[in-house]
Amino acid sequence: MLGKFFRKPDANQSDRVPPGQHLTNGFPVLTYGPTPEVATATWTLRLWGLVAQEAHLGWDEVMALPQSDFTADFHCVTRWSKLDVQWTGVKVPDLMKLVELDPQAQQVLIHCYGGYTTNLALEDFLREENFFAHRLFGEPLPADHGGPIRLVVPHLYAWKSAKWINGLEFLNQEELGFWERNGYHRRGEPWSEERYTDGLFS
Ligand SMILES: Nc1nc2c(c(=O)[nH]1)N[C@H]1C(S)=C(S)[C@@H](COP(=O)(O)O)O[C@H]1N2
Ligand SMILES: [Mo]
Repeated sequence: MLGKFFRKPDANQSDRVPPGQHLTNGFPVLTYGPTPEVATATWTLRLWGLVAQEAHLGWDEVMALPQSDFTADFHCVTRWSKLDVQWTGVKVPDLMKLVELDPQAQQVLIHCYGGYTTNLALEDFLREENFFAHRLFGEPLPADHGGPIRLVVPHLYAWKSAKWINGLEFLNQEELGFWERNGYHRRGEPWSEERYTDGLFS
């Protein structure tokens, strides 16, 4: 019994649905804790740690960067996937042109309003298909989906796609984020079902 919100993938879509996932038509909201209210006028993104110079980006600076449309599949570790989500935003490599990374940097810890964190290896973060999204299906990104702006990392489980981002901390060694400290896998690649840390949940 999958219920009315979930369905088995169609044949032509099944090669896009990772093992153990079901498709959903809706777009569930998955948030630990309350939804922070963040106005674009006060929103800032702080980039610090292993960078040549710490930077604080405001809304207008990020909106002045090249804007792109993205269509990406979204896979939550709680086993729902949504295909062809349409976003608008700024490519991670484009925003990262604004800072010079220290060659020692190997990891990034993403910080959010409300205190959520998640960690990524730089090679997973700096990919061409990753982006900071501020529109969803042609509308301003709703607060419950991470508005005014969130990270989207399509090739990993969606807990890496941090909502309400406000900081990128560059590190030379791995520091685990919120769910990663609480038993989720350090990387979270859906095709190899990197769901939970062995022994805790699996
Ligand atoms: N700041 C923050 N980002 C977050 C979360 C959260 O609780 N707080 N949940 C994560 C999880 S587990 C998932 S599946 C996706 C869900 O995004 P959605 O609520 O837009 O569907 O956001 C991720 N980003
Ligand atoms: Mo999730």
